[in-house]
Order: sequence, then structure tokens, then C-alpha cells
Amino acid sequence: MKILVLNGPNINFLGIREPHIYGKSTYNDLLKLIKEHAHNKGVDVSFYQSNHEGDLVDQIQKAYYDKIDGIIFNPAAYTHTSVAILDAVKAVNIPTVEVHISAVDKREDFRQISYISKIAIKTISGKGFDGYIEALDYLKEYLEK
Ligand code: CA2
Repeated sequence: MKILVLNGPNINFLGIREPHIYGKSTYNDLLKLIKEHAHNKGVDVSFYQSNHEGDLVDQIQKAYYDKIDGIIFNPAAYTHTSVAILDAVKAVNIPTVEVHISAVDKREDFRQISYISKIAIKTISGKGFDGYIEALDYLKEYLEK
């Protein structure tokens, strides 16, 4: 089972600024946490982070050719703006779980819209890095059914 963990803009900045919202751990800490969990679960996991919308679209299309079974996706700010990213996930038709580190539903109005949630099989928010772990477990179970 091949799962891609895709992260959008500024996620590479985790732990550097705004620790009160996103915590003190870094992007590398996140990768380590997911890698260990995926290994224990026997899941083949790969990672990609980009600050560029088109780059994320390219990576979603690549997931189709690479025969990726599922995507764990935190589109970050593009969650709230990007029809291109929604269309890409629709086009590849790969089961996708949306993850947000912070509780977006309790934040600013402009964060209340999520385009990706229109296609995501599940949305997890406000659980910090553990949200990615929950997403992996959910996706694994979903794909095994
Ligand atoms: O809570 C989440 O995971 C978000 O997707 C994170 C995005 C934000 O735009 C979404 O509304 C919710 C922001 C990514 C991280 O941004 C940072 C900003 C400053 C310092 C470190 C990270």
C-alpha cells in the first residue's frame, strides 16, 4: 500500500514561527513521526511539500502515474482558495484525507471554506501532528476494505 503525504505552503516553516498555533515541532519531526508509524503499520509512505500551487497539482498528477493508493493532504492556505487543487484530486480519483494541524473551524472566517473537503473522504483538524497519524490509520483501513 503506497501513501503520499502532501503538504502545502509554509508547512516547512513549522516550529520556527507561531508555535502557539502550530506547536514547537519542526517539519522534519513530522516526517520522522509519520515514517515510524507507517513502518510499524507496513505502509510504504512518501512525502512532498511545496509552497507553489502548480507544483502541488503536478505532484497530485504524478501520484496517479506512480499508482499511489491514498493521499494524506494538508493543502495549508490553498485549502481555502484553490479550485485547481480540488480539480486535480478529483481528476486522479485517489482517496484523500484532509488534515489540518490547527482547529481551522475555530479560526478566522476566511479559513472556514475548504475546497478540498468537497472531495476528501475525511477531514481531521485541530489534533496537531497526531492528525496525520489518525489519517494514515483511517486511510489504511479504508483501502483494505
Ligand atoms: O492548521 C493547518 O494545518 C493549516 O492548514 C496550516 C496553514 C493555514 O494557512 C491553514 O489555514 C491551516 C498554515 C501552514 C503553516 O504556516 C506557518 C506559518 C507560520 C509559521 C509556521 C507555519
